Amino acid sequence: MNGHGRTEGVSKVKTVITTLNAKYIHASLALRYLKAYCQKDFDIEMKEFTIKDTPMNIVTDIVGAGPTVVGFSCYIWNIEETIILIDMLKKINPELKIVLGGPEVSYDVEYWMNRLTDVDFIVVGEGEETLHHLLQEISSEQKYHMVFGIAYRKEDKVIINPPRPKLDLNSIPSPYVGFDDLDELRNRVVYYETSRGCPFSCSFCLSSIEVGVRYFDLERTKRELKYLIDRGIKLIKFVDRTFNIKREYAMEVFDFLIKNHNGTVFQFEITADIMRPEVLSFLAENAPPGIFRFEIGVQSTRDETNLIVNRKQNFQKLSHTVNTIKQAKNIDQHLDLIAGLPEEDYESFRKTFNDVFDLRPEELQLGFLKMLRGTGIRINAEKYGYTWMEHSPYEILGNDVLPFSDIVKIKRVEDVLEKYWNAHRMDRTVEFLISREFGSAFDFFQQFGNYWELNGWQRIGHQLEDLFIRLYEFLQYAKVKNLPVVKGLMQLDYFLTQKNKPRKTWWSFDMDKKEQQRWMKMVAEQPQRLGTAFASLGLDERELHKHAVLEILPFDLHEYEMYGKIKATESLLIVYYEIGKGPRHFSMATEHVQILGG
Ligand code: B12
Ligand code: SF4
Repeated sequence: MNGHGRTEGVSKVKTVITTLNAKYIHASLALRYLKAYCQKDFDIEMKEFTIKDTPMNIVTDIVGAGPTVVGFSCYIWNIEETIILIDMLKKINPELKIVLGGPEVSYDVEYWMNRLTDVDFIVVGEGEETLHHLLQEISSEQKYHMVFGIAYRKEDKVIINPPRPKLDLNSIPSPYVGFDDLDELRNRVVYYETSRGCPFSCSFCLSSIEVGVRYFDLERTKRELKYLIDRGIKLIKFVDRTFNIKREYAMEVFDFLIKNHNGTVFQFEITADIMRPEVLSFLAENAPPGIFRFEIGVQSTRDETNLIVNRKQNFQKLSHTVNTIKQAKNIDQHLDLIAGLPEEDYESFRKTFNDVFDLRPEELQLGFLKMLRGTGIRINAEKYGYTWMEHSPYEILGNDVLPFSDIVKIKRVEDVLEKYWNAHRMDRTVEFLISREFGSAFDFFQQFGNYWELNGWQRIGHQLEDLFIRLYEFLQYAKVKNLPVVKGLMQLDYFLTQKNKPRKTWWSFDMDKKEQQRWMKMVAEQPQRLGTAFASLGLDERELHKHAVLEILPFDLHEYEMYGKIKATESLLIVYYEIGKGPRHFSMATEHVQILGG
């Protein structure tokens, strides 16, 4: 029960508001706002499902609540599944009033009203006040022509009313404070807004359509964030289109969270090229490691393309911000790219990818252009020869400069990028391959992705060991120059992905027991050979046998890690798994070391 409570005059009309989230982990912010705003005067129940739930189960659940009105929150990821539910619900109860809202149906309203004849109303844009007004009319005199911001049917005609003026955000009750489902949200992603609107106008994005940015009161924001933190929410994602537009507001929130985070992680979408130096140095000095994550849209580094899509972006400044944050080592960065923007062909996208990969973001997400309803790029699609999927997600199938065959190729890059870079299983290996074996990051991921597909590996599952075996197989096929070195780095990466001493390896570990024992003995007796950090651990032979692994590498690992030099003399690698602390590795050249006897 929400803290705003119900008043005596609650309407008899029972409303269920519902949505299909992309995955269980995501929670709908829109439904919580709508409920918070309307529940004082209406009997309104919120039900969340996912796109994977079966229509029969969803419909059974909704019908079981006995609603007169059902409102669906519609997005690109759920619209087609939602249509199936509407059809079922209307067959079960033709009297049911169906209301749609959300970004997917807020544009091309006439198209949706004509395609979905079972739908009674569409709420266009911001929904709180409009839904409240609509429910009032449904439960009273049904003067729908009075409700700004809706589309409805009158006899056989579709009527679209004028839009509703934007709300004062502070008139909306909190979507979280007082709700009784916060326990259930603890392990999900909690979305949070401090503002609505974006001042930029990128033509592929829906947020470009709304003008002006409105803010929630800063003190209210702090109170609500503290409320969520105090209830142990693990991850809060700010859905503000550009969190750092208003510098003072952003700084106040950063500062507040630094002082009050209590272990909660916060993710922000920021525009990197407008980040001011004082904000950067404040974050570098004060943000505790791992508490903030930044998502930065780069989309393309080709200036002409950015110009066409109305995206003002200074890649040099953006790089400066990303590099500064990276150096501070306290904030992970997730950079986004879009393949298929106007006049960006395969070669140009390769450059975009490499420009951005050079910044070594912790995560690089490669998306494909979607022709969202209502966006400028969809309206001007013909100019660039776009073809796209008729139904959501409206992904492009090609344009004048990027045929479908190139899109398919880039998809292979995305696949291995996710598995090998974004999952951070082989950072040292990938780094070596990119800088010393393949022409560029893109070329490595492309060639590997092609090989992956050639072998049909996209159709089968894989455990961690398989990922190493497959990369190694590809590297043999690609005839890389330094295969033994790469194999050594892959062995090191494999050891470092484990929390505890591994029971198996992906390569055949052929050092015999006696030799292993001799090395362990030598290392226990002369630990300083592996450096002072290792010696200070004071490990005896027994502890080493229990918690360490070793391998002989065909090159001097220490020389490589310190100076980037490949010296073709063997070295001993030791990885020690201290309980609760994870792996640490040490190495020493084996030249001149005698381990006979034992
Ligand atoms: C969270 C989010 C996600 C989450 C999903 C969350 C979930 N619940 O499952 C994730 C990360 C998975 C995601 C993915 C994608 N997303 Co997204 N995402 C968002 C984001 C950042 C926040 C949505 C939100 O909560 N907003 C705040 C609420 C309050 O605003 P709202 O949703 O507009 O709701 C208001 C009104 O629309 C209306 N309303 C909404 N529902 C209803 C229902 C009724 C009955 C009524 C009356 C009114 C009403 O009232 C609300 C309050 O005013 C938005 C951008 C943004 N900041 O809004 C993009 C956005 C929704 N995503 C978008 C896109 C394109 C994508 C992707 C396709 C991107 C991609 N990778 O290519 C993917 C698709 C995922 C898939 N599986 O196919 C587009 C939407 C396009 C569309 N037509 O739906 C948006 C708008 C971004 C943009 N600016 O272009 N996304
Ligand atoms: S892409 Fe980002 S900056 Fe551009 S309009 Fe959309 S939200 Fe604003």
